[in-house]
Amino acid sequence: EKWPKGDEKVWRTALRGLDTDVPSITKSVVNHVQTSLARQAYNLDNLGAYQAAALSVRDNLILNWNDTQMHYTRKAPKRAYYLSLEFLMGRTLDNALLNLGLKDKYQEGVHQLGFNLEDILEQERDAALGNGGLGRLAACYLDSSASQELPVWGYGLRYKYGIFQQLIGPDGSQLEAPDPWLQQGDNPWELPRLDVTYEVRFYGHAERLDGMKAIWSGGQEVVAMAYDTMIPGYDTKSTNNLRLWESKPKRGFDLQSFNAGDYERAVESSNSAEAITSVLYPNDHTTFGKELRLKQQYFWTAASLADIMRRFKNLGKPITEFPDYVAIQLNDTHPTLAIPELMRIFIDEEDVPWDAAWQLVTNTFFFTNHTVLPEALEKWPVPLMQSLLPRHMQIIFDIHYLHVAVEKKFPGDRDKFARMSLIEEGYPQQVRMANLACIGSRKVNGVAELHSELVRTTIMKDFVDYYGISKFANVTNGITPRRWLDQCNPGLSKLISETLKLPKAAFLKDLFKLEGLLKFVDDPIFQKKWAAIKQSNKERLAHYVETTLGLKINTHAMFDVQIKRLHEYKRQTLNIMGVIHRYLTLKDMTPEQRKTVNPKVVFFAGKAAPGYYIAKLTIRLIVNAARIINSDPETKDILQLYFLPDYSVSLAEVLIPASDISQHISTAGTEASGTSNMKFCLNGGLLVGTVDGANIEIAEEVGENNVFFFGHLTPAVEDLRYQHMYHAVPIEQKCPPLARVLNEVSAGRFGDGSVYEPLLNTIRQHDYYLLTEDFDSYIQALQLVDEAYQDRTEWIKKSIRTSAKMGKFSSDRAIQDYAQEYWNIESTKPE
Ligand code: 73E
Repeated sequence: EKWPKGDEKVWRTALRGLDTDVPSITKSVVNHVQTSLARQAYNLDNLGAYQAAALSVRDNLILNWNDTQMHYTRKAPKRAYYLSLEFLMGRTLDNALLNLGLKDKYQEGVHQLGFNLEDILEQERDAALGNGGLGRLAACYLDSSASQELPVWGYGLRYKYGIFQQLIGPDGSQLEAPDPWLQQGDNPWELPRLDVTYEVRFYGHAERLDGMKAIWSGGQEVVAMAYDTMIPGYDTKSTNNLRLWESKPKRGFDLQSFNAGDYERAVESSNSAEAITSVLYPNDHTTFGKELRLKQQYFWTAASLADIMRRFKNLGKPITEFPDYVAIQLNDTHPTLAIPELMRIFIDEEDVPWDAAWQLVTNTFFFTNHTVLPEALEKWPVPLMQSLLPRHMQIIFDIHYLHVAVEKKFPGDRDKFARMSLIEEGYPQQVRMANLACIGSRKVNGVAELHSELVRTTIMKDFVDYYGISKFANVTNGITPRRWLDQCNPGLSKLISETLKLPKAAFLKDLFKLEGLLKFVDDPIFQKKWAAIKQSNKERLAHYVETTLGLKINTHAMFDVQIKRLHEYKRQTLNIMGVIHRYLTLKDMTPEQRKTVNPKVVFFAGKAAPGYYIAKLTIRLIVNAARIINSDPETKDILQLYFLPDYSVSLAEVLIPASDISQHISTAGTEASGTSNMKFCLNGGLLVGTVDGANIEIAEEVGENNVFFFGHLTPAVEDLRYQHMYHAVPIEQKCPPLARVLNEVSAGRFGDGSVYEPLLNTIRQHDYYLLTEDFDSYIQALQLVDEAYQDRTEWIKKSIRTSAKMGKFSSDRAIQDYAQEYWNIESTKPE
């Protein structure tokens, strides 16, 4: 080892690292107040205290991060890269404190300085660079990779604006405001890398040379600059990296135009470069074919691959060993352009022959599919691709010719060939990204058993016939128990630790250890403690609602929660129709009868895509129904309904631990996995749900008697839809209770009924998501929930059993599966 120049002894003392005793911590925080923030210590507010604490914690992260990255460089293990357009990280400070093992000390430190850690943590804005489950999954996977000391980096985009902020207007509709998450002052969790930049080309022309090579030139070039976010592992020094790209104009602005006095034109080109990473697209499960979205996808994959390639080349290995050092996971089809881009690099820049390049590429990539909904399958118009990415379009056509081999394998089956084609015929022709991702990857996986089976039997069926079944596998999603148990529910984590007589780290690193709780299911003292924690979490939620919305909640009622993106397939409409049905039933009762009813509070939260009319109408109906129901003196003590605006990771952290029951009620076969279902169960909430996604595997673990299942099964759905289409029975005959609910809404019981006609008609007419088919069994399931809740001891036992059996759903298990079965990487850590 070479020592830096100068006095070795001085260096050694200086390099000793940070002290983490409480006096050193307070000193470091105060130093940051005075120097980094340039603020006076005597008029520091919570925000200032947050910023100083964050900078102080960050110092620790940076040291660990440096050591880890240096170790990776020296040791040169095979690495995996997780390419995701979305990383829904939420807040960082609390998580960093937990993972570093410094939470108690900072608590004490800031207390000595006159602050309360909880209040400081509340100052942080969420990093909300994602829409929902897909983005949050990516965040959980980063936590698990670092915690298991796996050499994994994330790559994404540094959007200036994350998912929009949701407001509720006077008429109850969703309004959207931008989310300027970076305008809180400097973001302490990211390190701008002025020296890590790549040029990315768009448009221009591709000229074929001899053979398969080409030169791509002209067009527009923009610069990608890296921002690094440190990802600390839990109970380890290992600290991984999430690298997010920002787009910038190549030269500040076009000097020539500027000098010629054409100011407008000069800033125009700089604006168009900066536009690429300005905002996260707020749609999930729909594609719009927008040019800017395609630009985002290419900008990000090109910068990430250039970076990966530079790192690989620094190893000095022959290019043929690329897949021995690099595995790349494609999070859905969004990064599929990485496949033709890597082909372009190999062929045009590295002189690799076409067939050899294809071998390397197909040994590098792995593809995860997250949905089988047809509207979510990405397709890009050929003319758009040809203009924006002419060289990639050539390569895609070249890959397309591989399909001649498909024809040979299935001679005469022209339909099959057409279905497997990379190009969908039509005006215009379209490139099918899922097909490209499949044939360019070593393996394809779905995110829960049922979903992976649907991938094999529906969207990828022809490819299964061609490649064989072993290419198509399953990795059931998981969640990180650090954030979704210890951080969001510290009381429960503490109780578990005391009961199992284990340090928290034991079960936070091996969630199967929770099974030890099964021994205590019948212990009345433990049951009492368990119930008391649920109660205090309900009060914490009630406090939040009271302080933010000014509403008073009955914390002695059962808390029933549905929180997720608004989407017809997730059937929030089924839930609200069920609530209205309950309300009407209560109104039919005598006051005496009402006294026997189990009081219930129903919570909804979730955002609708700004252009999704029916989803927005659903929000409007929930909000307006809540106004009527909550102010009805006859029922308000036994039924309350709330729509909590602006759902976020941080709001989920308050809602989930407070839930008695949560709803996961998608039409069978439509929700690929769901991940909040796992979070609720881990926190001792029970599920009412359809036989769909990960609900099925949760029931396998906890036992079907601990889950409230209802509704038709996946194989029935297709037939039922066919019947609805061609042999429709009027809703009055098919499902009178639901018909009554719709009529009451129509008649204006919750405000002008005509507003809701388009929403009601989706049920009355095609009923594509089969509400009329599942409504009766849904109401029955909720009836069983009420009955079960009456026997509180039995309920608590179910709650304990459920939580105890969540081991499988740790994202540590999921990441180990990817590491071993897909990426072929191993744990490695400094020292
Ligand atoms: O079931 C969830 C799943 O738990 C699924 O709907 C979601 O991914 C979660 C994690 O696997 C998902 N999001 C998207 N597709 N599936 C999506 C599609 C397009 C844009 C953004 C997100």
